[in-house]
Amino acid sequence: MSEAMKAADYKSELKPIWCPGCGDFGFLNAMLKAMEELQLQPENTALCSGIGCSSRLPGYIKAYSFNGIHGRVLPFATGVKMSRPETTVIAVGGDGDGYSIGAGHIGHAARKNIDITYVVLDNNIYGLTKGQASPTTPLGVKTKTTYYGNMGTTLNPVRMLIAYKASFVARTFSGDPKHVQKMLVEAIQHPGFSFIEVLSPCVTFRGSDQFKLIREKVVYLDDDRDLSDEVKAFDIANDEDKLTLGVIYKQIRPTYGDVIRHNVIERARAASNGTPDIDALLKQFQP
Ligand SMILES: Cc1ncc(C[n+]2csc(CCOP(=O)(O)OP(=O)(O)O)c2C)c(N)n1
Ligand code: SF4
Ligand SMILES: [Mg+2]
Repeated sequence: MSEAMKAADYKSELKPIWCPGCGDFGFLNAMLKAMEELQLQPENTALCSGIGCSSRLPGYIKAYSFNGIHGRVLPFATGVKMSRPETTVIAVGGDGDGYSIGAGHIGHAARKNIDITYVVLDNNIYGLTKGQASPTTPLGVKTKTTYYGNMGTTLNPVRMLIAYKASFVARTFSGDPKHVQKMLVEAIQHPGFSFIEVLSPCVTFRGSDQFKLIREKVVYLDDDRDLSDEVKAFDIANDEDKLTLGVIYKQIRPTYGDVIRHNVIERARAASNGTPDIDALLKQFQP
């Protein structure tokens, strides 16, 4: 039997180039520990991302790593999972990546219950492109694109994901890596689409006091309630005076892979009575 892997064994040769103090470091450390806890095997793990500071994460981890197009991580991750169901697929990106250009994809991955984990490292800003407003930039905040203060309502991602019927919705904070690790382990083990909103400060474009400001509003949930109670989950998400951390909503229902395998592939095979014989057909094209 091969030796157990330690968190450090999952580090790739690349060194992170995030700004010193960036929240994404805390998430990376928690991710390495979660991989150790679950003993994920690099050859059975696919980390997919879009574009952004947060989307650099897969490059720092030993696994199949894919850095894709801005906002398009979910279609790619869905394809990996559907073609390689035995692979643990983790998608990661930022608030700009996921909630702006990629926003149209979230609802479909969630409602179909694709068995992947989607992590958004939310710093309320476009970090990589140097400080433009994102959908989660708070009202009134001055950024490169909101000189007179941000206008319009700020997106509440947790509420959006519950509405989209994501079967696992959690929130955590990269300033508490132990809590991030716990959420990651539960999300990866969840059979279905799991979403984690990670509050992960951008110290360069949102200020170094972000960790302190988040800590002041943080409240921890325990699991001692009916996690599938959607009304309760909305109540938690709606309380924007607090930043409630923990599993906010969870429901077990068939994944898209289950549905395709049992309701489509097996039924089509049974209906065709073995005709045509796909395996025999494919053999004709083998050298
Ligand atoms: C199609 C496309 N549009 C825009 C960009 C430019 N771009 C790169 S990253 C980014 C936003 C990054 O913000 P976010 O997703 O929040 O990630 P962060 O850097 O904050 O972690 C943008 C607009 C791009 N690379 N491709
Ligand atoms: S710009 Fe912000 S999000 Fe990007 S690495 Fe620096 S601190 Fe992190
Ligand atoms: Mg961002």
